[in-house]
Amino acid sequence: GSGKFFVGGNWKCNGTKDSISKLVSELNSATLESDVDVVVAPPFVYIDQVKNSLSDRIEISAQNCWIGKGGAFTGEISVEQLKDLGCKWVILGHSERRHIIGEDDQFIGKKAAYALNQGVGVIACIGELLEEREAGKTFDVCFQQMKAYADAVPSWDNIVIAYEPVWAIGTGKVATPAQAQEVHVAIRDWLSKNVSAEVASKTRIIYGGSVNGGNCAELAKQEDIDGFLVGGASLKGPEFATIINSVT
Ligand code: G2H
Repeated sequence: GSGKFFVGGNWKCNGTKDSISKLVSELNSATLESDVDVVVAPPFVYIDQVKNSLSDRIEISAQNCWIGKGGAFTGEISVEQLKDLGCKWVILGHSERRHIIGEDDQFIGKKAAYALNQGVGVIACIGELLEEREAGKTFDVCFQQMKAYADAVPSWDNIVIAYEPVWAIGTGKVATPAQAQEVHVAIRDWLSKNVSAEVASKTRIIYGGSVNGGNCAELAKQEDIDGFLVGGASLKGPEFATIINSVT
């Protein structure tokens, strides 16, 4: 693997003040391996609550951001505002934003560039749909999404790539360790050929899609899986801790 194991909890559009307070207490009392970067991404409206109650051991990410500086953009949240709340990261290009909201590669690339230029790290998601996998287009789709990031970003220093096959997201249908490993290697190879060998070897490529306490250990053993982006299972403190502690 590359760099420090990285585990992100993407809470998506879940939680209440009460349920989040319980989850934060569980995370604060969990024993976490020290050699892992741990990040949680609460919904925007709960970021301040989480920042004020969660141990500094865990960093905070947003789940999205506006494409540029704030202003007359009703309903949007700027990177500057996220920094003001103490966010170190932002998840961009998640499949739910690509396929439900309709964000395209160029829009996502611009957001990534803006966040990185403001000093906020980017968890850059990519991944193919089921029909794309079945049509043998997995690598083409992932490489096209990678190219959009590569064309836009100023540097790769503060980027973690999250490979999330869309057919595995929230479906309970996890990619096999071999399926995930195969794509992670291909992404690393793409980085080597299209960015640099140094970026390819340094950049963490994490897996997302129905990761849970039961399947994380086998996935974590794969050479090119450098961590996880976890949705559903990150809403349970003890299970999320199990996933963090699956570092090998
Ligand atoms: C993929 C993942 C987290 P889940 O979207 O980003 O969610 O683990 O629920 O499949």
